[in-house]
Amino acid sequence: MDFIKTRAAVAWAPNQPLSIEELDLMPPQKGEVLVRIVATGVCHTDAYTLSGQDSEGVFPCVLGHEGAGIVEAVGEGVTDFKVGDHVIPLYTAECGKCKFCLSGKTNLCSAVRATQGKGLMPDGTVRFFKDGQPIYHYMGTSTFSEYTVVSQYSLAKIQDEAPLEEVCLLGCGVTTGMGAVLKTAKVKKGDTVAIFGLGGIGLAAVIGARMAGASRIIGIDINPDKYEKAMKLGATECINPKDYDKPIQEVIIDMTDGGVDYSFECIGNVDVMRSALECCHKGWGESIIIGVAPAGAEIRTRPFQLVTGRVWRGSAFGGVKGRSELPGIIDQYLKGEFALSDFITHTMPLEQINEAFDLMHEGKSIRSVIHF
Ligand code: NAD
Ligand code: AHE
Ligand code: ZN
Repeated sequence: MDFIKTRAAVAWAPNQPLSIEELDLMPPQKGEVLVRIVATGVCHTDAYTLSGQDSEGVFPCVLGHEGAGIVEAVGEGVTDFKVGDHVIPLYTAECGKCKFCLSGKTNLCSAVRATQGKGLMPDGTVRFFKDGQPIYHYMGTSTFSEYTVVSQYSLAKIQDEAPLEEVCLLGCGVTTGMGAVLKTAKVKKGDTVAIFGLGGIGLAAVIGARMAGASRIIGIDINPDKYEKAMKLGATECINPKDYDKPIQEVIIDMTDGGVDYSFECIGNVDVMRSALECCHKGWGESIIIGVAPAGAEIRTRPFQLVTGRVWRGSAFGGVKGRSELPGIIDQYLKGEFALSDFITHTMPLEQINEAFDLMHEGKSIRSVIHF
């Protein structure tokens, strides 16, 4: 197989609009798969890396990590995928045989993570080129391209009947928020929950909390435009920190007779992470960090907060093992246990992808889905 041409949105440098280019894509090598991307969401993490705040950001690169597509070709030794399979690229790989995969304790996998963080394929090279110049990969997925090459461990085979234009959101945002509630925190019926940030991740956490049967789901956002959808999806109340003259954790402690059972930070703001921890109930409350903070940022609280029983944890991709568990989540979606259409506020062709970033920064979108 020869190099193929692919239309891609290239991030040449931080803080510059993406540029639509025709790139040369090397065929899949040993253990790799060529995927035709049908649709991809735009997640805040793409904007974060484009902003230059990601310590793993390498440029020029093809961003994008929330896609869905169809296998176009497989490299040597690939037996789990065949041409025509419907797939979701995974930024949290699952090789099934590394120490992490075998631990039974985490969804993190070490198979491709080191090279992934450097924008490289597992063999330490790239597949994208522009006029012979290498263009880096992103999160092992690079879904802002008509075609992409990924490791076989960074790909989940999914049901043919699942609409790719919607289930692309299970490649990151919706799986992350729902999974953080259901798999990482394991929220139970009757628990009280506070969700900081009502974007794609926070709204998915709202859905997860509703599915778990939480008794109170308190949404917190500084943009009141986000409340209507949060209430529709299951929030029992929404509050704006700007409406109070005391810290929001004190407000929530007052509202909940001492604090919530679980809180989720879905923003990436270390000050809010502190509020999210401190609004948890003494003795047992757990706060889950989902948001991604800029390089160099650090979290702070009084150790007394932990001594007195609060727990601080984090969650990547909702604690979900993509290859083995995404099909089950898609089954739930196909049965109507949750909807994805609520998240899709905008759709657009690749050529308009910069508008998706603008809409996100203006607080006007939940998810923009790019169609190829
Ligand atoms: P988003 O931009 O759609 O939503 C963020 C929301 O936070 C917005 O509604 C915004 O109004 C609100 N917000 C901003 N500052 C606030 C503040 N000080 N107080 C209250 N609300 C505030 O982003 P998203 O796509 O939902 O992503 C959210 C975060 O999750 C990002 O940091 C992203 O990088 C991260 N993320 C992490 C994972 C993971 O696996 N851990 C996966 C996906 C995304
Ligand atoms: N590159 C960043 C870390 C970014 C980060 O934490 N990413 C999340 C997924 S965000 C998806 O929208 C994650 O899964 N982290 C675990 C991992 O292995 O990357 C940095 O700070 O260097
Ligand atoms: Zn994401």
